Amino acid sequence: MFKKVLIANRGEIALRAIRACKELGVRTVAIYSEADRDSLHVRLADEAVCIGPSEPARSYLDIPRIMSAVEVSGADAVYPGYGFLAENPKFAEIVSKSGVKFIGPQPETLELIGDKIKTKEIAGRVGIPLVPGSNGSTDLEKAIETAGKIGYPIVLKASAGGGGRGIRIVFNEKELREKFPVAVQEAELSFGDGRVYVEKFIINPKHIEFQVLADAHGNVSVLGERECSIQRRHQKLIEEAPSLSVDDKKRKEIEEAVAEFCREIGYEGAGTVEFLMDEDGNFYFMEMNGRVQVEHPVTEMVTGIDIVKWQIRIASGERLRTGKVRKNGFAIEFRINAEDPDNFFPSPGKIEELVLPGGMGVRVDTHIYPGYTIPPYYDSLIAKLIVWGGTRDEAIQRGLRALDEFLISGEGLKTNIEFHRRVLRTKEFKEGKHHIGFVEEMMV
Ligand code: MV4
Repeated sequence: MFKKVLIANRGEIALRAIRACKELGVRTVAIYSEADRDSLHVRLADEAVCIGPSEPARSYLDIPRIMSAVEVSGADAVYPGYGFLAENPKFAEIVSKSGVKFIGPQPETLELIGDKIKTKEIAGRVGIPLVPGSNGSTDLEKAIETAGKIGYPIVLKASAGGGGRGIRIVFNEKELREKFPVAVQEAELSFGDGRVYVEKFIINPKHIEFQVLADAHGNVSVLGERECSIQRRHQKLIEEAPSLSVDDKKRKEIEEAVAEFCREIGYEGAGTVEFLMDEDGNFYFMEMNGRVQVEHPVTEMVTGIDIVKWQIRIASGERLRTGKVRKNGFAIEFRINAEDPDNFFPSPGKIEELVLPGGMGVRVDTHIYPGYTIPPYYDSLIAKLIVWGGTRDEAIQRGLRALDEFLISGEGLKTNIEFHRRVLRTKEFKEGKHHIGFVEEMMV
């Protein structure tokens, strides 16, 4: 096991990692920007190093500054969390080349899964269901031909895109002729990779993703799915496990294909394989994320498996021994954001009163405390409320109860707590009939 882990992140995920390290008997090093001087991760880590000014580009995204902190602290591993440099192959490579373990997939694996065209091709080869489309990179003429076969609407996707970046819907050939060159140019400009591919547009899908753990010895464990259809502009707001829309037969089928995919690419660490599910229950592979996800606690709540501890154990060379994954009950996560409920704009400010919910089946992962000032430089996530119930109905009732207990106020501070209550009371959510367009359709 490692002696000292440097946590290359901030906020709630930095705390999450410090907790896992403490329970494993590993020392922790926090890094922080000037805006995060009073952050909890700085206080709870064994050591802390200020790495630069508040702007992410000059602190949490600045590889040389982070490597200096690795060197002065003598850390033997780096935990990247999510966001910032978590899936940056260059960062993973620089950390490794300096003789320090990067807690995550190999740099080559991060490079591969960043290439959506290559990844989709491999996924298809091992039997993961794909959206019909161009089967690889396409030019305009081939795109028109593909669209003629599969029918409009189609989507244009940048091979180097992902997470909602670099995607365009196209309804007819005229529009395709107009949009195709723009998509290529934009991909070239944003990612330095102008390759674009075509897919049939799936109407009103659900977003369903499978959690994976894979060790360096070829063992793969799939921990089931999460449904993340309550989102807005590619920002997830509510996630849950298991999904009401996945039956045991389908789950087994997808889990086996996902495990085969991970073995095929020699995946190591925690990862997530994303799918869309159409209105007939068909699954279509989207992409793989090579990091811990914000919503990992819902899987932890139903499996009892500590995903972050396993990331660290896997990186230190341990073998997976999760046995048969036993699941119990239902978990729902609510992302509490400091944002204006009317326009979803960030709403930074000082927290004056704070009472966190508690009681049976309630977990809160947060870095905030009374007197804390939410800095304006980073994302607006201030807490994750996760509830567990023996049934989905119990989880929903507990969610409503816990949201009522979540008391937070401060000068000018606004949150989306009321938004979550509204979603829980809708017929669509209660029946599990919501899809990725639900928030935009419901919230008008
Ligand atoms: C799609 C799609 C419909 N059809 N692909 C957006 C993010 C990226 N991970 C995949 N995305 C989509 N791909 C086909 N063929 C609709 C989306 C999509 C979406 C997917 C998941 C969650 C939210 C979304 C919001 C808008 C569009």
